[in-house]
Amino acid sequence: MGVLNVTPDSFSDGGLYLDPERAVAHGLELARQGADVVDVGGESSRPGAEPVSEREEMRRVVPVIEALSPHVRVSIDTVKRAVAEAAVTAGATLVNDISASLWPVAAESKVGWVAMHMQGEPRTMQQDPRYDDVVADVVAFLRTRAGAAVEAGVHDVWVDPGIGFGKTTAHNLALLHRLPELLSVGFPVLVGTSRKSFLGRLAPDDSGQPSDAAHRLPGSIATATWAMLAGASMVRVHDVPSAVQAATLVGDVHLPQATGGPVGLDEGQSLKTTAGSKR
Ligand code: HH2
Repeated sequence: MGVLNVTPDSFSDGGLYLDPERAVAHGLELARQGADVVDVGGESSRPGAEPVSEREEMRRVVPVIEALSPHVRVSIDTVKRAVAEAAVTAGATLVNDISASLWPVAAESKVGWVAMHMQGEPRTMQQDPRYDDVVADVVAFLRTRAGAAVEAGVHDVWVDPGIGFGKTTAHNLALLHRLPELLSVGFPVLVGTSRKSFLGRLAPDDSGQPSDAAHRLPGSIATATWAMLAGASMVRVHDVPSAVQAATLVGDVHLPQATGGPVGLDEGQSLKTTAGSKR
């Protein structure tokens, strides 16, 4: 899933694609680079972001979705029902919902739905996030919401742990370490770590400051690869070519071997030897 933010203030690509023509060109480029889905958003959800009016959000996303949807699957990244409906009318077939509450729209419109976990709301979510057990809380929440969506008749349901949404670095790492627990809920898992600030905190620059968004590609791809190896079915990324390369490698590692030998990363087996044995 390639990210296309049609916003002035998104944390890493804000302002780059506010012009519809540039947004469409970038969306087509993401598809050409190998994105299966282009995720169009008209409101930033970065920590501290201010909400945008329904009218303005629609004005940003609808023309872009109309132009892209004949060429690539489009998801709409919104928490507003009216925006989701307008986006589906414009051609989006997946509602990417960081509020995990728009499943009735997906049910009525017969499109897919991503339920993402978030503690609090973007303006304040990073102030002091706390959990007894972040993984157990996220799994229980997503199980309930995904179940409600299935009951309402949504056929294409995804769950997403919401990396960075009301979570400390330790919470994010716990969710990655224990991703198989989320898989056990029984829905395909989407993970978005791309360029997020915890990667900057884990990899400070030479002056000891957290690295900025432009310097978080290694961590973005490492965590995307980690999520894919743990079983995630989709990763949400800004840098599609690098993620496609990682996905190709992970996909190769999981292919059944013609010799009937062990598949995947067994004990004592390195990624290199497993992939190399088939080439
Ligand atoms: N992260 C962001 C936005 N939408 N949707 C899902 N399902 N999962 C995520 O992890 C996720 C998401 C935040 O990233 P970005 O869109 O790059 O920034 P901004 O919210 O500032 O527009």
